Amino acid sequence: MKKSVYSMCGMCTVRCPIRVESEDNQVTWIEGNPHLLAGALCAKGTAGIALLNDSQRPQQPLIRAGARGSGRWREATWDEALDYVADKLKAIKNQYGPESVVLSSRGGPWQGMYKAFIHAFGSPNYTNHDCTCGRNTHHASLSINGVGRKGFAYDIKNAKHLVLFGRDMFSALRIAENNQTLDMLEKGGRLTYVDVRQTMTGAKATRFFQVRPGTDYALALGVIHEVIKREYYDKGFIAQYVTGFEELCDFIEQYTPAWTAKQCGIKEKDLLAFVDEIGEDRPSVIFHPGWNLARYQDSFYASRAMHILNVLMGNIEMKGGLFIPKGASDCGKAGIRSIDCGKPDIRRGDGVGWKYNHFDKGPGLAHLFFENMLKEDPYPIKAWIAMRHDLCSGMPDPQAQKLALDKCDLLVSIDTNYSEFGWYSDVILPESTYLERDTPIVQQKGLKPRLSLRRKAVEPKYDTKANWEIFTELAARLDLEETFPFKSIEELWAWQLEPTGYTIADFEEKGFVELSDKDIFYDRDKLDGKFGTPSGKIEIVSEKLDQAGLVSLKPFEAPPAPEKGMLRLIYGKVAVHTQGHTTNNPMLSELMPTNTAWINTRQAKKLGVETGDLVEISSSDHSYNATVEALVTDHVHPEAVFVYHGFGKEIPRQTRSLHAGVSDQKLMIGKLDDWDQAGGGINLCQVFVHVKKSIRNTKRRVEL
Ligand SMILES: Nc1nc2c(c(=O)[nH]1)N[C@H]1C(S)=C(S)[C@@H](COP(=O)(O)OP(=O)(O)OC[C@H]3O[C@@H](n4cnc5c(=O)[nH]c(N)nc54)[C@H](O)[C@@H]3O)O[C@H]1N2
Ligand SMILES: Nc1nc2c(c(=O)[nH]1)N[C@H]1C(S)=C(S)[C@@H](COP(=O)(O)OP(=O)(O)OC[C@H]3O[C@@H](n4cnc5c(=O)[nH]c(N)nc54)[C@H](O)[C@@H]3O)O[C@H]1N2
Ligand code: SF4
Ligand SMILES: [Mo]
Repeated sequence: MKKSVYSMCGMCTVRCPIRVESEDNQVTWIEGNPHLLAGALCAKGTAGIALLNDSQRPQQPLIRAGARGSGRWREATWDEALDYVADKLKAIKNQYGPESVVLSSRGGPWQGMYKAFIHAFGSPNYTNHDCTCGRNTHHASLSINGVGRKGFAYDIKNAKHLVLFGRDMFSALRIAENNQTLDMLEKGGRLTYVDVRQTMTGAKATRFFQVRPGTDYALALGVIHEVIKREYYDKGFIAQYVTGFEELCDFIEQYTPAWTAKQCGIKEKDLLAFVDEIGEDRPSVIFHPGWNLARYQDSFYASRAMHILNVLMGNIEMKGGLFIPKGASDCGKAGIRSIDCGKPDIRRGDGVGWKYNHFDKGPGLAHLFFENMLKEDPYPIKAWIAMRHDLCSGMPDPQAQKLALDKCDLLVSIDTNYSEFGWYSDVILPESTYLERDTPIVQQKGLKPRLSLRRKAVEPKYDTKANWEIFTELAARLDLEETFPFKSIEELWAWQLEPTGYTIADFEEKGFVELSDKDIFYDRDKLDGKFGTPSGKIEIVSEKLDQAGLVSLKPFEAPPAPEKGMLRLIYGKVAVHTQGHTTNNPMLSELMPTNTAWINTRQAKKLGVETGDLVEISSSDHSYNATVEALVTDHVHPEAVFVYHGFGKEIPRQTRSLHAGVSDQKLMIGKLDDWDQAGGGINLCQVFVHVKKSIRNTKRRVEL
């Protein structure tokens, strides 16, 4: 029988709206939802079918039968596996207290459910991946605007100029954003791109700066200097909504274009020409504040500088600028209900909220659990449940992580794949792929907010379950039915929708429910109260940072250069893979089976390496070594060696990705403890590695 459903892609966390066709329980076609994306989908999105049919994913619950990481598993029924997890959790709770259990997830629209589970269990320790992703940007936005990273969205389509600092959007994709940027460019808009290497985005840009790694903050300071000097800022907006402008003017004086050019390794005249363009294009100039900015010791301050540039443009809550995403109440409508449970009044195990008061308490900071785990301070951590989170691929130094994880009595991986964490864990609870599961309804904020959900296109191919089923069934075993009383997804949907007056049938026509048929903007003269800072204004100088002993306007410090014989390890995303979890996908592994090491032509000459030669990359302590092919190019900074993230996997059941390429995170020795004290993000680009020509190269024959 033929079937068509609207759903949400699950191949990356962007979750693009999709339409899926199936016949006799086989998916035959996936496209972007025609009502929102005109059918557009990325390569990973089409590879959902390959994920669904992949026999190298866990097909039923597994319980460890040998030593951790040995790969010896016992196949179990769901009842057995859930009883096993519940019994262990109860025993841990009795002996150490509920707070000794941590649950981490990749965040996203369903995180409330996971949070509710761990809170209902009695632990405050919900955490997510964000210390390796957007935490610096999030905290930067909070410190200035009083709203987090998602407190603003960008009307790129109507902008005149988009400025991206290492936001490689045409590789690190978001389809709707990509389409908007292409529309902007078609209308004559400008795109300025800053990176340490040339990229898909740089190739599409109207202006490209190849900077020295770790100098974005210097570049942003130089731009602020010129914007203020030439008075290219919105005086009215600043007078109405901004504090700390005077301090900024004093601070910025030292950061001249000549100084900036020298720090960044760019031409002063290019910088000045760029500022000329801003002068022409303002206020519709969007400075993207960064996404994965867990990179350098000053990434938090770099992101703050980008936010400050937006504030100077006065581009907030206007067409072609930044806008505050709107929700149901902005449409005069009631919101949906969501599974929720109050947080227990216990100190977090990562110190966020009592040791570190300037961070957002919500998900805390995952890396700070590791040190505490080893020291059992403030209390022992005895279990880690990873829901759609691969600590060992997403967080640095998995070797060190495993030493801390060994202090746990229970490690659970809830995943669609074998993750590196899952392979080391005690129990794998396989989730159905996004094409095989229904999910709770979520509210998506925006200029036109909407309600969306995932609908299963086919029945599960293997013995797997959906997220809500796993948590409901585990909750029942732990006497948490009060928070998870639902017996079916239909019952859950009806409960969620009850206050709104909508029914599930309203999602049939387009796959979503639009809460407004036109873009909603707030009155730009009445934005008071929209900024959640202590003063209610946009704060360039933050009292909260001050109280934490941190400065708001931090002088730039040049990053150290690599020692002789070493290079700075730089990573990035590629358009055909998602993080670390698609390198074994049957279709995507064929499109890109391995990564290579990008080395600058000058450096390569010194190393005697040509494109195609094998090079050996070793961690600073030589404990991890990998051999990959070199790509010799001028399009990467001479201080850096660049690799795409997600390779170097060591999971024997995933034969396509096994030992393919180099793992960036295994090269990141000691980086669990190297993090930005102001922004909370890990300094993932502060890593130096040894690179040399491999002895495994076949000797070239010399004709005599
Ligand atoms: N295809 C695909 N798309 C994705 C993802 C994916 O895995 N695959 N993941 C999604 C997620 S979770 C995220 S967070 C986003 C991330 O989106 P981005 O932050 O745009 O992605 P990255 O590839 O991590 O960006 C790294 C870029 O920063 C550059 N870089 C390194 N050092 C510096 C520096 O000092 N200055 C500058 N200016 N650039 C530097 C690298 O060369 C690289 O090109 O992507 C999302 N989209
Ligand atoms: N060295 C280095 N480290 C990085 C990055 C980098 O580029 N380089 N990128 C950083 C960034 S931006 C991020 S966001 C993090 C991401 O870090 P991770 O959390 O590791 O991200 P993913 O690989 O997207 O997903 C985690 C797990 O979710 C599983 N999964 C996928 N789909 C589903 C599903 O539908 N259900 C369930 N239950 N599980 C699913 C995957 O198989 C994977 O094991 O890594 C960060 N760490
Ligand atoms: S960007 Fe691609 S993989 Fe990610 S949700 Fe959209 S279509 Fe799916
Ligand atoms: Mo991310």
